[in-house]
Formats: sequence, C-alpha cells, structure tokens
Amino acid sequence: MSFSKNFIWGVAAASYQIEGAANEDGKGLSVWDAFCKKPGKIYKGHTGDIACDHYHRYKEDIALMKEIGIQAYRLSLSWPRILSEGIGKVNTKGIDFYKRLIDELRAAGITPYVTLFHWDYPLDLYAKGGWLRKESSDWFAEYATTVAKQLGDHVSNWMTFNEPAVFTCIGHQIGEHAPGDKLEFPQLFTIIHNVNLSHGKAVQALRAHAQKSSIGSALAMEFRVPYNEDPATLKAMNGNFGVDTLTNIFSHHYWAAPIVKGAYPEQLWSTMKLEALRPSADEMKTIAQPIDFLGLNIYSAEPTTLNSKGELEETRVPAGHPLTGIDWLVLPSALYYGPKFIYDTYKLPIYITENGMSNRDIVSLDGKVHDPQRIDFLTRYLKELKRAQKDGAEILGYFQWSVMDNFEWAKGYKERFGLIFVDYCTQKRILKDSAHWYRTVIEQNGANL
Ligand code: GCO
Repeated sequence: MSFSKNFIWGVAAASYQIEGAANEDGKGLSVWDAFCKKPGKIYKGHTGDIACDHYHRYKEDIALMKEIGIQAYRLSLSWPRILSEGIGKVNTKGIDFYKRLIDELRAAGITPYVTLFHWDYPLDLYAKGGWLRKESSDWFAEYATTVAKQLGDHVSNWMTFNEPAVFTCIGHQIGEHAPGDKLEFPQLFTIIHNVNLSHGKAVQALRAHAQKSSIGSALAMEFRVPYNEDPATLKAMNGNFGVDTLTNIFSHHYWAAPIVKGAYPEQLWSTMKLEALRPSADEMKTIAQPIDFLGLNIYSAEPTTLNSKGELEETRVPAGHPLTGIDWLVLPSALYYGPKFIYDTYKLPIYITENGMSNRDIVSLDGKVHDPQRIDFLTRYLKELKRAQKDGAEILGYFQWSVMDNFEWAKGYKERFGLIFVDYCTQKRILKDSAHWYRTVIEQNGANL
C-alpha cells in the first residue's frame, strides 16, 4: 500500500542552522548570534556564523535536493536578515536572497514551504523587551506583512511559527537556548499568549497580501504512547494521547487549542493563578484565525504504561531500549498516535513538518556515508504514519529533518540529522545512503515501506 495520492514528500531545514553569512549584506543580529558568543552555552563554542554556508551555496544544495527527488522544501526566513532591526527599514539584500532561493527551488520543481519564525529573533527587539512586550505581536505582524508583500506571489504554503513550545520553554524558561532566560509563570504565559497573538496576526497578514495561501503552524507538542501497545494501557488512555499537565508548556492546550479552537483550558486561570491575565474574547478571536493545516514535529514521545495501582504513568523503558545519537527514545508509534490524536481532536489536515534522527555518521574508507540506522528509523516511523493515514487521519505530507547536517542549537555540530553529510571544514556535501533510499520512497510514494 502506498501513501495517499498527492502526498507531499519533503525535507526541512532552518535559517540559522544552515545559512551562515551571519554578518553579511545588512543582516541584523538575532538572539542566537548573541547567545552563541556566550562562553559555555554551545557545545565546543560552535556558532552558526558559517554553518553550511547555504547563503552562498544554495544553488548546489537545491541541485542535490533535485537529485534526491525532493518535492517540497520547508525553509525558514531569518527575520533580522529581512528587517535588520526587526521593524522599520526593509533590508533589500536580505529579501533578494530569499527571492533568488525561491526562484531556484521553483525552477527545480521543488515547492517552497516557508516558516516565518524558526527562532532567530531580532536582537534589537529582544533589547526592547521581546515577547514579553504587548507590542510584540504587532512587530511580528509588521514582519509578516513585509514577507507576504515581497514573497507572496511565489510562495503559497506558509507556517507562522516553528515549535513555539520549544523556544518558549528551552529559551525562556530553562535558559539552555537563546536568549537564555529563566522565567516562570505568569511571565511565561505572557510570552505564550503574545506568540499565539502573533500567529493570528500573521495569518491575517498572509491572507491579505499573499496569493492563494495554505497556512498553518509547525508545532512540537508532547504525546504519550502506550508502550508496546499494551491493550490495558490503551484502554485506560481512552483516546487521549496528549500531555495535559498545565505546568508543561508542551501541552497541546497551549498551542493547538488556542489557534484552532480559540481557547486555553479553563483551569489555567485558577490552578495557575492567571486570572489577571485572562485574554479578552477579541484577542482569542484574533488568535483563532481559520487555518488550513497543523504541522507536527515529532521525534519521540512519552512511553506510558499502567502502574500497579492501575494509574497511567510514564514508563521506565527496559535497559537497552534504542536511542538516537542525541539520546532520544526511538518510539515509532509516536508517528501513529501523535497525528491521529491531533487530527481526531482538532479536525484539521496534518503535515509532519519534522521527523528524523541524529546519528554518528562518518565518511567510510570508500568515501561514502553509510547510515543504515537512519534508514531503519525512518522506515519504522513512516510505516506508523502510513497506519495513521489508513486509520483515517488526513495527512498531507511528510518533511524529513533534515535535508543536510546542520547547527543543532546548543549541541552545535555534534549531532548529524541530515540526509546529506556536510564536511564543515571543506563544505563538501555527500549524499548519505539514506538520501538514495529516500529517493526510492518518494518514487514509490511509500509503497516500499
Ligand atoms: C527543533 C527544531 C529543529 C531541530 C530538530 C532536531 O525541533 O528543535 O525544529 O530546528 O534541529 O528538531 O532537534
């Protein structure tokens, strides 16, 4: 059995992780440019200053995507490359880069899927108070309007945000990602809400200025999967595969619920003592603009079993349970229960906007990069995605993370997620075995899985 007709096979990457050219052609600084310079924050002091030098090598990279048979490429725009100070004057050279990139993709027959914000927040706006400021959603709307006017004739698939839960939690609560803040509730809720408002206003801007758009957001939320699909656990979970704890920013109630249903959970106001921050009905209406799809970034999940008291709890997996290079649990059924749960709950078509694995890839003596683990990982996960589609979830496409090895945030260049190997000393690219394998998956629309 293959995936549905018109299923989209893509790859993904993000501006700060691959572009480099951190100080070129009028680009302003982002919080990541600044964070990487702080001692001890990033593995071995790595930075995204050069990264994969994609800013200069995009033609070569697109040619490689074409060789793999990629149908769609999910890229993100660097906000401070387009508006050096975040708002105000447009940096024409920055916009021109994205126009060239998009033209090149289209000429290669690859559809661009553009994410407005994948974490490289303008440093100047952060200095003004960033996401904590009431005005932050208007700043984002100004940026979205600029993008829609400049690129809207050539792009019809948009995502407003990438993983708002991750940059809010890891960047502003735990402080391990830029900007490195350690905030608590209620301030965290202010950030969550301003990000959601920004999403709504950006959807309005895209609808107003971009042609024929299909719009969504790429969310990372935590899912629980029944470990070993044990029937008793499955029964107890009763169709709820999301995390509901309100202190956990990865709960779908903070992200999918407001943007699709226009509501945060009612318990938030009393349990989390946030009554004073309860948004107005008008704001919730702005947030819940009609969108066309939900994007899900899924790598793993919380394995769940019943304890001796018959309660559901996160299970301690047996010693030796498979892990990826970055130490994430291999749990292929995350790509079944995650999308199925979100589809059943929110009734919107779904794209898997990220999924993949980090692996300790090396260039072998034969000059090739053999990554059977990645092929095995992707096969297992994609089989589960096929099962979700067969069981009724409307899944429009799949974007493998990542097209090439790149800067993995606080882990620097240690983690290799790519289908294409990048030698960071020479910038030489090598198609890994998994890239050749992915080509056959695309050709057969997944029938060989
Ligand atoms: C994220 C981002 C990507 C990562 C990828 C692997 O999930 O953190 O969207 O930028 O590189 O997910 O961690």
